[in-house]
Amino acid sequence: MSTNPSVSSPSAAAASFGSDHAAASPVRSDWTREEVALIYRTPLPELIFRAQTIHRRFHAPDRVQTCQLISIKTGGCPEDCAYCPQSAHYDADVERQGLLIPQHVISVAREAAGRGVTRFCMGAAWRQAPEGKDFDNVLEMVRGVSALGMEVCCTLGMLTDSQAARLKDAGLSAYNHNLDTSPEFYGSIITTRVYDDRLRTLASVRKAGITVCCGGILGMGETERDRIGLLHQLATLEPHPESVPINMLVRVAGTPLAEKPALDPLEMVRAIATARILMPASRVRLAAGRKQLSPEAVTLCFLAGANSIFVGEKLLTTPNPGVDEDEQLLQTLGLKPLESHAI
Ligand code: SAM
Ligand code: DTB
Ligand code: SF4
Repeated sequence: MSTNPSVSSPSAAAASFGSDHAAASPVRSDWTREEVALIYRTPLPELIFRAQTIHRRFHAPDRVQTCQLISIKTGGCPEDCAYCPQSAHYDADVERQGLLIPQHVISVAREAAGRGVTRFCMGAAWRQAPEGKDFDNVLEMVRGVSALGMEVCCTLGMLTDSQAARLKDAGLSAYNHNLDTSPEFYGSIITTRVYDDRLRTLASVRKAGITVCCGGILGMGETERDRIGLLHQLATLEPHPESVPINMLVRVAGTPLAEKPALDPLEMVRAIATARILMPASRVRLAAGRKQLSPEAVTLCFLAGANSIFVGEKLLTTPNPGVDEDEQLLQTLGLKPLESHAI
């Protein structure tokens, strides 16, 4: 059997991947795009089997991390991300709201911790984190949530080295900053920043000793090559992002992508399985879009190696399955929330 990565037969892909890569060197950042394509295009049952096999080597198979989001500053963003209801360039039905007060945010986190949620992510519709009073308030939020014993994540747009260092000092565990899609497709989705801007902020986050949460969105009209390109970018970050959110586009009226055809849920399964194989030690999060997925599709995503979800009625501005619905699903599947600070 050939092990040449340019071999395009799916069975050759499976055999080559299995014998050469997984056994010899489980965590790699030197994946080639061709290797990623071979994995991505493996027949689905084989792909899921391999992803699940690797998943079990690195993670407890019955545990799922629950993470709750809150939008701490909503709407009016100067960026033109075509998927986003919070961009000031579009006319989505999102009410603008200035920065919330720290006490309120901390009380929402306390309530979530009481329900067993172990990670709390605060999102702001900023192009870049501001300086001054607003940033001081974000630091206060981070200190307060961290004191509850939760993993604390923020997503505030671009950061300077100095802001990353101050967030770290305040107790920030993780920073979310997504690459969203392949470098080639990026310019069709966002024109107000470039891929390198994203990579620069990710480098500042790493330099500060904060863990990286970085993933992307499927269903924006990208090709399979773009999905492979995104996964290749993520898997060649060194070290890998500790957390990899895979979002299915939430199609929001008023945004340029509102009328895109619905994504085949099996593409989510394929992308998650590929992410699991490429980044075996990372948490792979089935992120936005769960409201649009059937329980069976979500189950396949878990089988493919997803081990983190967003819980709570709302993501940032769009709906998410209800708390009771999620508790029921996890119970039916025999999955339990991850309790401890694993990262
Ligand atoms: N403004 C900051 C930024 O863009 O980095 C932080 C907040 S932004 C809303 C966080 C992430 O949410 C984006 O990078 C994107 O991946 C995701 N997102 C936004 N709108 C989405 C949508 N309609 N469907 C799926 N994911 C979305
Ligand atoms: C991520 O990758 N997905 C989350 C979180 N990181 C910040 C955000 C999803 C937002 C979905 C659209 C909304 O609710 O506004
Ligand atoms: Fe602004 Fe973030 Fe939305 Fe882009 S994704 S428009 S940067 S809030």
